[in-house]
Amino acid sequence: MMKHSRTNRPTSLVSRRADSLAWLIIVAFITTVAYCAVLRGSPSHPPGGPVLQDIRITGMDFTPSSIEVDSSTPVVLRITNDDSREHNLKLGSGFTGPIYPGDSVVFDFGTFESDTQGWCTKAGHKAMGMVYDVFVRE
Ligand SMILES: [Cu+2]
Repeated sequence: MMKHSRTNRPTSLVSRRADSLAWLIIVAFITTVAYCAVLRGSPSHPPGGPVLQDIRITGMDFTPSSIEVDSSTPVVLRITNDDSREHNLKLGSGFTGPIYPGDSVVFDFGTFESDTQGWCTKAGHKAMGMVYDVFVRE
């Protein structure tokens, strides 16, 4: 009887400590995963700096096809042309110039005062939906 309770007690203490350690690891893991998901979902944006968004061109689409920023945040786009044709983006006063198939360009379009639509200037592309929107929030 004595022997039984002596061996039992330390065991339950150890397992309780292991339990809380396991919970700590699980919570830390979930926090990390959630944080990474948030980072991946939104464009990277160091405080006070420009926002950088990755865009892919496939067919007649920019993906994603819009961004929301405040009027003090410069918009920098990294545009990769995954299509087989040449494209470009004219947005506000900025123009990327030709983006050839397989190429990737980084362009700083600066800040925007109000909602602005940009588009690809190649003949017919805008009409086929090749537009990109900057939405300026208050
Ligand atoms: Cu185009």
